Amino acid sequence: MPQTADNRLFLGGICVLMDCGSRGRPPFDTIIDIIGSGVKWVQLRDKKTSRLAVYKAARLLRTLTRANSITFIINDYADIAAAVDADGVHLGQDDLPLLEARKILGNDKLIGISTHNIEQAIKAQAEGADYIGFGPIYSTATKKAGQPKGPQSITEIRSHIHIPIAAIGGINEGHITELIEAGADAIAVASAIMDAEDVSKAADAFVSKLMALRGTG
Ligand code: 3NM
Repeated sequence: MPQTADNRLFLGGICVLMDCGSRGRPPFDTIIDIIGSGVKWVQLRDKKTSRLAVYKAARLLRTLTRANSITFIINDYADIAAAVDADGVHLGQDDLPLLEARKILGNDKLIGISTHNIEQAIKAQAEGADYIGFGPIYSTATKKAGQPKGPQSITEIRSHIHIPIAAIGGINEGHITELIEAGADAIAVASAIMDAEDVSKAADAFVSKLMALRGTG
């Protein structure tokens, strides 16, 4: 997908990771509760169930997100993203290579790549990623993702990367300002919203904070 100002905006808000690993309440309930908060981007991340179960969840989420103008990305599975007409796929360093996923999804879908150092970020950009995730920025229990890199790492990455950057890993509402100031376009978050006592209040707080900083959630 060409990198236009619109595309930057499209990928530039709060990305809620619907992480399906050991959450207190059903992740679907959380997504339903946060619709209306202004969250514009949801990623389905389910590493525990069968591909059939992921496909079924993805089908429902596609309907829900489309009806609410929310970008819908599926973690790991380019085939399922294609099957349910999701907006794209998010791939880790050990997943299908980007160029192969592009063959499945074509140029009109988004492909995001998880990156953890500058070399990976530059490679993802050179291969035509639409955005990168970069992290972990802070310490997180959601994924074994290595040592926290701190918000200053976003500034370094920003100086090499022109596609949208989603900061990820241990992010809570109090981190948003420093991450945006460091050059992040998007804030990807799982536990601070999915595990919150009041998930819709938590999502509202994230979106409002971003709105206050730059006029869009
Ligand atoms: N990827 P939480 S960190 C899924 O560094 C994921 O690539 C990371 O969840 C990376 O907001 C991470 O609960 C976990 O920390 C994000």
